[in-house]
Amino acid sequence: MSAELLPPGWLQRTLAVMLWLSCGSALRLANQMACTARSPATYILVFTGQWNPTTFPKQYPMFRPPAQWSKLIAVSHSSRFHLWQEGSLASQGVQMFAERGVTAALIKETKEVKKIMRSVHGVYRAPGISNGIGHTSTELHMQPRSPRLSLMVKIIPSPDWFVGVDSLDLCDGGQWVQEVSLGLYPYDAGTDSGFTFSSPNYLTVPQENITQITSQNPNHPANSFYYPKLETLPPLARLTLTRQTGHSPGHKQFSNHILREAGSKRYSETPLDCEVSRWSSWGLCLEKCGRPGVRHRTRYILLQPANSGTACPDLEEGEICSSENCI
Ligand SMILES: [Ca+2]
Repeated sequence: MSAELLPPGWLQRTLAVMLWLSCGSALRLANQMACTARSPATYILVFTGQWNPTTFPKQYPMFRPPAQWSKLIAVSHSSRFHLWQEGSLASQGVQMFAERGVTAALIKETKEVKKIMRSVHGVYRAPGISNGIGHTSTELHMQPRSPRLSLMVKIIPSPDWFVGVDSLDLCDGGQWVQEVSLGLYPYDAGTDSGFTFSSPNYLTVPQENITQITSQNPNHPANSFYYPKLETLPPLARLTLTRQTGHSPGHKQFSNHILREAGSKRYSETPLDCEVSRWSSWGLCLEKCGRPGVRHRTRYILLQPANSGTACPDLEEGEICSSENCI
């Protein structure tokens, strides 16, 4: 149909209908996002560390200090607050927590937001875990106006690495979610440039955004989580949230405590290839006059293979040579 055949004013009417439709969609979206649950909800939060040397064999910290988890900090809040956010700069409190596991500044700045805005409802803590594998738990009280949950746990030892969630919405329209189970992956706070678990402090200047650490990012063999053969890293920890109703069985068995993994669980094996240094320079040519000589060079193992990874190559090789100064 050509424009000449359309009735007068068709363009205005079409635009008006489109505007009405888009406003209606925006309203429906806003309603979907608002939590209209009529009552608060109580959840048991269980954090399970799964950081073990079979799944994460590269540079796994065995001592001084061994692999472990800091205290857990969780905040319930509305959509107007972020404890931390991928792609944004870490606050000073997040920096101190990610680098040193110190909770005071992070709790202080969160409570200051709570005082002046209604965007934060509760701040919760759970004890640290003195092992890469283990549980810690706490109870959360969620309000319909603050249905989102953010949390952080520092990876110890590490430069500025942590696991956590940002703004997990526990309310779906008018209903509280009954159960959530999420794998947790490492993030870099962007404040310390260390590359390995036990790197010395090395301030990042200027500060960088918070980024997720993956099996291939940072793309450098020295990085402790660099596993180029893996498409994705296995989860380093798991978060489980279970809504409690009035007569939930086993409610009282949860509190802030640590349970060590019994050791019976089997973890996935991540193959780790051998890594060797560059070759040394060639040694002297050992030659008898009139006969060809031999010279050698060596290299050494940087990383022992594990879990059926590629074996180490020869560490020494020789070649025929000749020199003017024969013996
Ligand atoms: Ca960093």
